[in-house]
Amino acid sequence: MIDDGLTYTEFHSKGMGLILRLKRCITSFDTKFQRLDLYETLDFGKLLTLDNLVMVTEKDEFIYHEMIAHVPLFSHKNPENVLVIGGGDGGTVREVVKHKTVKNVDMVEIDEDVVKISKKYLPTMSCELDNPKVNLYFQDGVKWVEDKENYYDVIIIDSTDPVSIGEGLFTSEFYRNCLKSLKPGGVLANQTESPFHNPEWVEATYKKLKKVFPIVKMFTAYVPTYPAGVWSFGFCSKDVDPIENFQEERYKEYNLKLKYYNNDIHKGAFAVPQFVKELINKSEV
Ligand code: AG3
Repeated sequence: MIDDGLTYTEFHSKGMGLILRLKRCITSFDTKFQRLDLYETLDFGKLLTLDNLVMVTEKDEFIYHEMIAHVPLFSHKNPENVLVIGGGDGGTVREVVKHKTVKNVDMVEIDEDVVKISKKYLPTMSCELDNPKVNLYFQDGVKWVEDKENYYDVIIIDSTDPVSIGEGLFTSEFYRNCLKSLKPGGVLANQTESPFHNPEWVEATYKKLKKVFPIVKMFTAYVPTYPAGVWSFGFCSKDVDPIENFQEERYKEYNLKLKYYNNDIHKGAFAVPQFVKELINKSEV
């Protein structure tokens, strides 16, 4: 097909990728850490890319953000103190504050410009960043957890890909510090890339996670604008199983108006295809 208009392209492998028709570019600049571009697409709303990789579109961001937040929060008995690392667009925090038990959210984002742009142009995502329960810190998440001990109930790592500034959030040392920062009964969720397009990243990440956390499970969700359309997330804990400890009563009581996550998805998302199971269990062989 011949494309005659302005388009955004992200290659997911050498020969295939995503194409989005654009209406215009809203802003484009180099932050202190990365390249930031914001576009208005033809039919996916605004699109934010960092280092030329899709981070969010207004149309499908709800899927990723609901899953990375509600799966860990509804697995925890009583989440009060939450840490979000990354997530500068604010989508994760927007979901976290829907939980009545949550009293405090520390959001640690390395790049202040992402928050600034999101506050200015992406209000449906950044809408809770000024919530009094939310404390924003523009710091490196890797350093943040170095001196925390027995402190958070839930940690959510809403990072970029494991390249450049995202790299430190995929290391064993960082995972050890996260485990130390969690209270008993604490859980961690992180974004763990595409098992189809980046099997080597997924394998390496789960190998490291399994060396650190006694319980490590993968859950998935389909995100149309991410590589392969199916995205994976890690669920890690010392002592919480996401299915056995699922707080379904609380889920029902809250009656949140969500668009992707529900109690069936909570359980079903942990069923992963055979090739993925083999990939993440390789470390046990
Ligand atoms: N964080 C995960 C984005 C990874 C997408 N990777 C890619 N397009 N190659 C998204 C941040 C949303 N708060």
